[in-house]
Amino acid sequence: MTRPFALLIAPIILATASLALAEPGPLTLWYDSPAQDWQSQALPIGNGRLGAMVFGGVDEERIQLNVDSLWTGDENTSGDYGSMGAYQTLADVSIELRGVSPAQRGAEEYRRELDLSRAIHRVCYTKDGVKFTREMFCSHPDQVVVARLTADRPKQYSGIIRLKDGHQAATEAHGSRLVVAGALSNGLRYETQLEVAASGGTIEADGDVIRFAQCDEVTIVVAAGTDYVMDHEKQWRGDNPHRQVAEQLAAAVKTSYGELLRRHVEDYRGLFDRVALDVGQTPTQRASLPTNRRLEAYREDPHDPDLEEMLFQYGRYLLIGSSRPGCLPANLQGLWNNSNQPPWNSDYHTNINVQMNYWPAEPANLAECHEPLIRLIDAFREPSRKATRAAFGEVRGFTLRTSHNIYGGHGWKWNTPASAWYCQHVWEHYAFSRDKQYLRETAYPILKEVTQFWEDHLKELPDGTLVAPNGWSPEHGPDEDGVSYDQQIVWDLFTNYLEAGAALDVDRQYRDRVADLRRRLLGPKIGKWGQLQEWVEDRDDPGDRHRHTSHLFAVYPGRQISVAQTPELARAAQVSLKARGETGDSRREWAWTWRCGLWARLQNGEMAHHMIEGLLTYNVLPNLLGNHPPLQLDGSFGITAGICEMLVQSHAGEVHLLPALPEAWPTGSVRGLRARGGLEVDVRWANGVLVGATIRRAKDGVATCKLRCGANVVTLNIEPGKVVELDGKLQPRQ
Ligand code: FUC
Repeated sequence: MTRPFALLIAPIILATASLALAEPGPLTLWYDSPAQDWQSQALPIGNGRLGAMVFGGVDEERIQLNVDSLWTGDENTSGDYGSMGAYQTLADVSIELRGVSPAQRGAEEYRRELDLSRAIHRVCYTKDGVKFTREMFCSHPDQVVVARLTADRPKQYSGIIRLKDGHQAATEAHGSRLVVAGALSNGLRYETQLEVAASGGTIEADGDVIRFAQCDEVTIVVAAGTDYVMDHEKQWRGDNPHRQVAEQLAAAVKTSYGELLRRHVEDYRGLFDRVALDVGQTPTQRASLPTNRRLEAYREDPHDPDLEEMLFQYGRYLLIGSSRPGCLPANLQGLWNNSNQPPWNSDYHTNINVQMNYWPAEPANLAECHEPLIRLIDAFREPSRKATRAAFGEVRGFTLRTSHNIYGGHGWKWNTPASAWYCQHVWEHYAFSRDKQYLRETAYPILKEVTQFWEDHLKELPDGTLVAPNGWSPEHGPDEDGVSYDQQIVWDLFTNYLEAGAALDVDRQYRDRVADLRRRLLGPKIGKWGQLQEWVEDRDDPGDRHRHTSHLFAVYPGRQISVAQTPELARAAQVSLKARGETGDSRREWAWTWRCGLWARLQNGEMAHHMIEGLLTYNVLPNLLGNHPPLQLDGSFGITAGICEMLVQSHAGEVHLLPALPEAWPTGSVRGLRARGGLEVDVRWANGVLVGATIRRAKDGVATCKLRCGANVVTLNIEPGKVVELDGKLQPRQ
């Protein structure tokens, strides 16, 4: 059976087929054989809510599908990690492809690729002289996964399409549609629908599969959803997903492939194209290698600036792919988890991991992608208040344990400053945009409430000093008062609260009270070997190689310690960071990337770059995802943020251009990074020296900004919405 919509797409088949074996662009990951392994070789696509790992086989394509809200668990009042629930996997789509003649075997020429500049996965191969092309993307505007199979000769496609549910729910086939509806152990209802269309040939349902024969081309559209809503009052459940899934599928099926593709690319590029990075040029011979071999070559000789640019943009690609407004935030494995018992439940870890996922959101110009995290923090307030009171007694506000799910349920050990750290994200979304309405309506109430938690929870020592009681420097015991990690994050919270209150000109008296609390907080201390102390007692071991750098929060992502404002403490932080070693006790992708940001903030470009090299050498998989193991996304996001910090910083009351430029990037440029104060910045440099910069002030941006490059400091006045062009000496160009 043929479907009318498929006929609409026929005119563009040949055009695509001729593009099939074109050279990959500079932001394209590519491979010369299909993926065998989901975590290291398959390639991720996503629209924030739906995601897939694509394998790109020749005789069989496999698409590992997921949807963001497919979680077991509940509000988990016990706080027991074992009952918190876990992120699940939705379904597998397999497309078994039979050749036109049974004698066909092998692909004479094969390539699969992921084009980061358009968010399109493509497989191209030639078999018995026929060129086959398979294109796949996950559309945000249309909320569907779309795959299209074409060939440069008619009637080449015959085979079977299966949809296998991740929880053994039965698949029903109706005509050209496959449908699975099921429910998880916590009652969460979900549904997946897949529609097949073809031009030429036939399609028919057979049992629980769809068979197609002698088709010129085949198009597959998949929609999926659950009945999750991010609303505690509705007990996190909404309507049966059936209707919305069916409507999304019907709307996509009515739309031509060309139009679906156009809308997808336009939407994606609206975000992705905001930032361009050029840190040098890789010799063509190296740049033309398949990505896995290029990584191997990097391990021998790391001179591959284009690969480092790709790593930077991959973090942006993954954030666009796993965190869009209205969706859930990116978890440990994002939408690309393959298991119903994933490591650490593929959860939200509050002691570094989920925060790192969001470090690039503001500086790498993807502020919209921050929204899911901020919305979930807001939605969690009520259940978290209850859990917090049960654990901490009569306190206002809320905090969280080390892990949480999507239903306000926490698990494992209390991470007392978790909500204060979350407040940094809530604040930064304002600090970068200066959107007062957001500050007033969303950010300020959360900042104030968490500030009140600490007002109630801090412990006063006999001399009036305030310490966070019974804290833990993750994941590094013992439990005791005044742990630097806690003290620094509470300082950060109070500072953010005070600046928010001042910006809105509200709660003057309470602000005075909070300013006094901040003044009395036990501050950072320098210990006997010149280190920044991790605990109140001066007992840090210079041989301690722990992977966490919790006591350096104040350097990055915090702002209590900076080279410009607290140089002695910055020196002590450097001593501690050096002592902790490259990645500490175990090589984890996120450990390289936190250290990259830390070294950048300490203005050591060589060490920051060394962390990029380490990550690419030891902790990325052939598909460039971070290797924990298994894959973990935080490092992919963290490295993007670290690179931003190497090029532009804005945490210390000034916009600092090229604060940590490494020798490996002598000449280059970056366009579109954001700086606090509602500013957007382009920077160009040559032979390690600034040659020009462009500063754009957003509508709500600051009127005056202090700009630094090296020892050169100027003060700029910028009209709203205006652009200022500067030369290498930071002087306006005429
Ligand atoms: C923290 C880290 C681990 C891992 C886990 C998900 O506990 O120490 O390395 O990343 O989160």
